[in-house]
Amino acid sequence: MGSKEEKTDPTFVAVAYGFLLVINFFSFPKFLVQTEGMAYKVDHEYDYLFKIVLIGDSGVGKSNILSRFTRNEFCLESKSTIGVEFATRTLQVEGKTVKAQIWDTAGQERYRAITSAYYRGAVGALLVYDITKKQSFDNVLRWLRELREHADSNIVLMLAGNKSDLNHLRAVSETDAQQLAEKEELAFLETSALDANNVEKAFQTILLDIYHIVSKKALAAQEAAASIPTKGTTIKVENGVKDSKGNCCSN
Ligand SMILES: Nc1nc2c(ncn2[C@@H]2O[C@H](COP(=O)(O)OP(=O)(O)O)[C@@H](O)[C@H]2O)c(=O)[nH]1
Ligand SMILES: [Mg+2]
Repeated sequence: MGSKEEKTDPTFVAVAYGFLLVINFFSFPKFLVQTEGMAYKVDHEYDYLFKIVLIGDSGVGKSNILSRFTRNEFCLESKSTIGVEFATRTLQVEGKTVKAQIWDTAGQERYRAITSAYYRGAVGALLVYDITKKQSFDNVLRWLRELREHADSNIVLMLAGNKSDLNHLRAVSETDAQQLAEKEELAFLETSALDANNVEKAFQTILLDIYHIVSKKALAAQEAAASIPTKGTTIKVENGVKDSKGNCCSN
């Protein structure tokens, strides 16, 4: 008797199966559209992704430059121990959608312990010093050495003298910084994460330079590809020496 009760009613199975089919019929196409929609978005979210690293002494304002650029936020307290790995912002550069992925240190610059992984794949760098701290400017050369050792040789570099709002406490003149930038072939700007002066411009300049390099490289690659013989091109090979049996190249 008990086993008879456990047997599932075939009508119930048929109805449930039919019900599932109806649900699938309505939900499956929607699911497809959603998936395709997401894939479309992922594929076409941006044309380029550029990794940019922030470097410079501790306390110069790197984390605040990042939060100003990506979230339009500034924090007066120093929170050097709480570091995000990177933050992103998507913007337009010459009609292309560029996603800037900006990497920040988590305070390890204090111990001169930035690993080469931090620089890996970076196509741009913003080297920051504090205009009120001479020491941070003197260390620019040390940071440049580190960059040249670890980063790609084509990396786009910009020097930023941050805290331009503290002009009354200035310890580094704009002329000195300009001269150093010219000597080391760097772009240069004074910035302020506090009042947002030149923060946008600094990143725009770096991204534009990177974009120019990348698009020039893409054009060169296209031209090189165009000069390679295409499918169906006949390449004439001179006849080899044939022996008496007509075999080619025998000894
Ligand atoms: N006046 C002023 N203070 C700033 C500026 N940028 C950062 N700071 C302050 O400098 C301190 C260190 O900033 P932080 O972004 O943590 O520097 P980081 O160690 O290089 O990441 C914080 O107290 C910030 O509020 C700026 O442009 N102007
Ligand atoms: Mg920081």
